[in-house]
Amino acid sequence: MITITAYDWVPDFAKGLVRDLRVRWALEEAGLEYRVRLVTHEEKLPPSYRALQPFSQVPAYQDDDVALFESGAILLHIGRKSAALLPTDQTGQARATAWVFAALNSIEPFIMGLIDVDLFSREEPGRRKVGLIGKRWSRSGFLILRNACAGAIGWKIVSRSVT
Ligand SMILES: N[C@@H](CCC(=O)N[C@@H](CS)C(=O)NCC(=O)O)C(=O)O
Repeated sequence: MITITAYDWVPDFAKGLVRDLRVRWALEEAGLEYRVRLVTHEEKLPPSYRALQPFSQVPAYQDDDVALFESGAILLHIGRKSAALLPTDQTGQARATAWVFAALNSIEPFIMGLIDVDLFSREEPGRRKVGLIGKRWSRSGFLILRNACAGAIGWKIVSRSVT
């Protein structure tokens, strides 16, 4: 049975944005059964949890064969279990992998910077204007991130374009 970890509580601004979402989304798209283990802040600190997720974060993933961390690696692993998510041919897989890297490496860090400005630093002197620009940007950026990082939709676009 697949088990993933998620937080038992997050503040309002984070609801629906925590990275277990993309894993749940992929599992739902793939039609795979899974359980969610909810963890508290204290429960993610000990070595037993860090053996699953070395940075004491969520999501962590376990199935009968493997324990994984890093949402992108988890998505690729789930993708290999379902042709609904990941093309079965080598070319399609390579292109889908490029999209996953793009989402995590080329898009997410910049969106996270904007989120930082928008959510956490909006009131700081000199950063209001950046915050406003960030807000405008993040409306479209969030859509890209939520679509691309969830993997499933990115993979669907890729698989459509290669078939
Ligand atoms: N690169 C990791 C990032 C994981 C991550 O940042 N998780 C956040 C939730 S979205 C977390 O657990 N933050 C709490 C912390 O770092 O203590 C992944 O994609 O899985």
